[in-house]
Amino acid sequence: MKEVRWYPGNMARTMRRLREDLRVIDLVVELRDARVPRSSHNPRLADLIAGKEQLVLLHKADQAENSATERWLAYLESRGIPAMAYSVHRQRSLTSLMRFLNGKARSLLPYRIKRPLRIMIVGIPNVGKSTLINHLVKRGVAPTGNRPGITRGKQWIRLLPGVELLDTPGVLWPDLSPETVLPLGVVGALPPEVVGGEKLALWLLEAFVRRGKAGRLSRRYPGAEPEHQPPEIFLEHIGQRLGCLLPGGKVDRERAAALLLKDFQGGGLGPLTLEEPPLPEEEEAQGEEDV
Ligand SMILES: Nc1nc2c(ncn2[C@@H]2O[C@H](COP(=O)(O)OP(=O)(O)OP(=O)(O)O)[C@@H](O)[C@H]2O)c(=O)[nH]1
Ligand SMILES: [Mg+2]
Repeated sequence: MKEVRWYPGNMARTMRRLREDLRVIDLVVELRDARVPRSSHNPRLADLIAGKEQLVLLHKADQAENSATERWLAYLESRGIPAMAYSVHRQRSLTSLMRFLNGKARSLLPYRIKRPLRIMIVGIPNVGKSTLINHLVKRGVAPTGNRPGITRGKQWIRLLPGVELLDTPGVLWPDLSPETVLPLGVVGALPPEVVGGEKLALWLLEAFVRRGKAGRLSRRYPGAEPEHQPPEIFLEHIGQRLGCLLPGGKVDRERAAALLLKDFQGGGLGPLTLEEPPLPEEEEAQGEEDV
């Protein structure tokens, strides 16, 4: 597969604006999708925020496998990157993050500095930045939605008297690698038409089998065994079950694919992590590549 070009002009503009805003920021909270912590890390943002205080949140942790999230947290901590799992559906996420932010407000701003701690929330499109902010402030202050590109401009939001948050639009980078495009498409960070819904669906079906979770698919779409047949055939089966038929009775695979992706993104197929942290020997082979 070729490199995919998905870098609308507004993302280039956002990157320039982020660079300016960073001058007044004390702490950068980078949201990654807990199902794809590698692909959801924007290397351009990493360059931009190098040298700033940082926290990585493995967000939507309710949709990832807890054991894999633990492995990712251990991996990030081993690289000296402070990290936490987060889900707006878990009360304990909120408690731990508020404790962390309160601690940072005290340690980063000596009492003589009379201004709020300024936190920037960054991440790829649709990772849940605005939802996280609404969760923190317990109000619907930032618009959200399951589609990339909801947040347009930047928005400052007061969290506590001493803490302010900056919501930012999701940004990708111009040279998305082929290994990154499929995971990003499957979690909804890219509009499905960039890669093609059917291609995404087939990759997702293979991922369920690879991760030993094919049983979930056969329970959700009974009557076929995804581990014993090519993903194309299982997708046809899903189409039959869901009544996605074209005139003449052929299965509409694009529609079946769209419904499968929606089911996955909506949590109907249960938690699934699509990427594991690199093993030590892989890291050595990659050199000091940033993760
Ligand atoms: N399961 C689950 N879904 C979440 C969580 N946080 C956010 N979402 C969903 O993710 C989708 C995207 O949320 P947004 O907050 O709009 O994402 P964003 O990062 O602000 O997106 P852009 O502004 O487009 O860059 C919405 O459908 C949210 O309901 C979470 O912790 N768990
Ligand atoms: Mg947003």
